[in-house]
Amino acid sequence: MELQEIAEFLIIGHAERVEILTRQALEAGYSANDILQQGLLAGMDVVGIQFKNCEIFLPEVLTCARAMKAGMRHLEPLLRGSTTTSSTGKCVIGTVKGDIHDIGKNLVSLLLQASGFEVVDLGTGASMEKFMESIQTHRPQIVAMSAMLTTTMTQMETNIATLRKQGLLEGAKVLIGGAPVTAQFARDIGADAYGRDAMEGTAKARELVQSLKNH
Ligand code: B12
Repeated sequence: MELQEIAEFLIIGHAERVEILTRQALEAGYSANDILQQGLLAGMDVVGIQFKNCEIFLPEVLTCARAMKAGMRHLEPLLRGSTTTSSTGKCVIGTVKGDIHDIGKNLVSLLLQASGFEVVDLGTGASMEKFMESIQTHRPQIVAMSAMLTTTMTQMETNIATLRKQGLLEGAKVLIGGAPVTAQFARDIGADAYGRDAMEGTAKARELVQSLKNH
């Protein structure tokens, strides 16, 4: 089988087929990461382009997102890997208020766990109060926020300013990401780091924890 086939069924939103093909690809010896990159994410890229060009609409995108999740169910335990005994650090992550996108955030959360982070996931539409409560309870080294809309990315700025004012970011670093977010935007709003994707985000999170340890 070809991983391209997984992408093709994801593009037409066929969750059942995506799930079966993902399982078969694993049985055939493909790595979880290759299936993710060349199958599921390759398909999701096309969905994004079609949506942008108005070739498909929200209901179709939602169906594709479900197909993505059906495949991810098989990959998640493998991508998470064997969690190390000593935790890399703690991270509170959430998609900000007003934003319901969670596929990218879930991937970041997963890779953080795979690299030994203890992750507290606030889900989607996480209010500032939710972040505040969770930071107070868990005292994470990393506060990670995801935003996929130009209208919700500004919420990250409000969150950072408020959290900082309340002293909740002492001993913690802020990592942000999401399709409309850039490194420049991260600097402008006072975030400590920006991750273009889940891999880069995880690497940045590790660097930030290291920088906290060095101080
Ligand atoms: C799937 C999808 C949906 C699904 C979401 C399903 C779900 N459970 O998440 C549904 C159908 C629900 C949806 C709804 C809407 N969507 Co939508 N959606 C998408 C789509 C096609 C793909 C997003 C996706 O999952 N990509 C795959 C993942 C893996 O990639 P990713 O999310 O970018 O995440 C990666 C990186 O960004 C990064 N990352 C993400 N978060 C974080 C966080 C940290 C800390 C770090 C380090 C990194 C990081 O790492 C991730 C993994 O590598 C995008 C198109 C696009 N090109 O992004 C539009 C898109 C984001 N949606 C868009 C819009 C407009 C909407 C709606 C407002 C539409 C409407 N009129 O109702 C609503 C939003 C409702 C709301 N209040 O949130 C626009 C946003 C435009 C803008 N600039 O603001 C986009 C860009 C489409 C477009 N071109 O118009 N959507």
